[in-house]
Amino acid sequence: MAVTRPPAHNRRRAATRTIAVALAATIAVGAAAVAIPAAQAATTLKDLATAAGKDIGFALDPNRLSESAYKSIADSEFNLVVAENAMKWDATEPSQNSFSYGSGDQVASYAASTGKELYGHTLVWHSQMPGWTNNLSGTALESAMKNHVTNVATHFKGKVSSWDVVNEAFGENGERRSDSPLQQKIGDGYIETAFRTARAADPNAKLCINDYNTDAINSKSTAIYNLVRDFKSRGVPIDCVGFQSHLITGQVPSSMQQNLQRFADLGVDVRITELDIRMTMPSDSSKLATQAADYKKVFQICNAVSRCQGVTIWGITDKYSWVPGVFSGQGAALVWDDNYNKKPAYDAIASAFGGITPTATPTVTPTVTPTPTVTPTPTVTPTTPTGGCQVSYSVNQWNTGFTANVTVKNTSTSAVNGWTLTFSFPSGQTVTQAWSSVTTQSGSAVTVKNAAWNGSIPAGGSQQFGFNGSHTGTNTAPSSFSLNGTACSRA
Ligand code: G2I
Repeated sequence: MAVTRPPAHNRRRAATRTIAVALAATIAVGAAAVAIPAAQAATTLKDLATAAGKDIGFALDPNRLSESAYKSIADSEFNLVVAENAMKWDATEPSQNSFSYGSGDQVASYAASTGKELYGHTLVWHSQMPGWTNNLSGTALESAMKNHVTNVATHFKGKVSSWDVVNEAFGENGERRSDSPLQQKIGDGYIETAFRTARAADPNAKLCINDYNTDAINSKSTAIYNLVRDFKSRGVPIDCVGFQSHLITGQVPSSMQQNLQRFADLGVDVRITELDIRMTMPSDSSKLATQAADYKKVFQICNAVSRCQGVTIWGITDKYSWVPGVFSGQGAALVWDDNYNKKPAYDAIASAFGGITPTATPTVTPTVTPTPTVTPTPTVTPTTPTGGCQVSYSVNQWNTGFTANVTVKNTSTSAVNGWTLTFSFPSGQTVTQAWSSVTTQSGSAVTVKNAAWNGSIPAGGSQQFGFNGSHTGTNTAPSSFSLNGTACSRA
């Protein structure tokens, strides 16, 4: 059965549009009658990521859904799901040409019943290959691989938005992985064959290559970069690159954003596919704080790269993470602890999207009662802070590009409901892409309005937004900022 859905990223953008339309409608009604919600409440990571047009995913073990705490977090915090093991080769084809989709179907039904995007992991991987593949010759293994890809991609057609077609094909030195039977027996061409076979089976799924230790610019990521460039130049189907990001606390690579961006510049989507950030056990508050800052950095990086579709976290609770079983003495790599308590990483991730906003939205009561002769104007007049505002503006820059992160603090004694920040670029900079805001530029003048969900800044509170820009070699920071027409001090 083929279910036709728009591509995931279009659906996500549609969700953002719905919020905007709903807000406008509320305002139009509000002008004629009662109260105006000042900002869309965002009470979960899912709300925040969805409003920002990004995926936030988790790796699901469907056997855990019977645990209520697991299910409740899974249901509410994520808009994307991937099977941790259920769609791998050994799970889906335990004996040759005999397919077993029970567990994979459970993941697919869970995605459908909870309205989450379903990400496919993984069609071809040297690990977790079923035992029956061991004795096949090169030609027989190639036929078996094609048959596997065709059957699995066809089975999940219309349900899976993207596939990790080939997983972990490269070694750390940038050579093809030497311990892969696929590489050894079929040779270099197996990756191309797998991608062409997947495209034929499900022409609408996005086809990705996925790997670990590729988060930085290094030999391994450069090898994949060269493969993508080669595939693009020869018309071999490839749409996306996954960066697993099994990271170590305190070690988010400094070149990660540039690395993702260089892939995006080849014309493919990018995605963080298996994020976890491990530490040496036992955990303590200082390690957890570093881990939280690391989670925030990774989400900020994805927010800063427009082709980054989102971030998937490799599980929910530390209790079931794969990490301690593989890295002895390491663990606590996820966002919820063994008892399903939120760790500091949770709020840190939220803050990468501007932070959780309260459920009880502040309301503005119109002072004008419309009469039949007055047409209500669907606008909200921003409240001007009586005290003032403070802006912190920081950039990361390279050659002719930069990323700016901006925090606007309301230093007045009353809440701001609906904000516009204006400033002027002194050296010809141009905004190329913004997030957590609606940013426009006219000449050197930049106008940043709040997004639908972050319009409210309580007294003493702050909101964050950011943008990517280009510069000509000089990137002088703006000298002044105004919030709703009032000049702000600089942090
Ligand atoms: O190793 C971490 C990830 C690296 N990238 C690819 C991912 O697919 C991989 O996931 C892990 C799962 O998190 C583990 O849960 O892949 C492992 C297999 O290489 C999974 O572990 C396996 C155990 O080794 C098996 O003993 C077990 O039967 O999980 C199986 C199912 O529970």
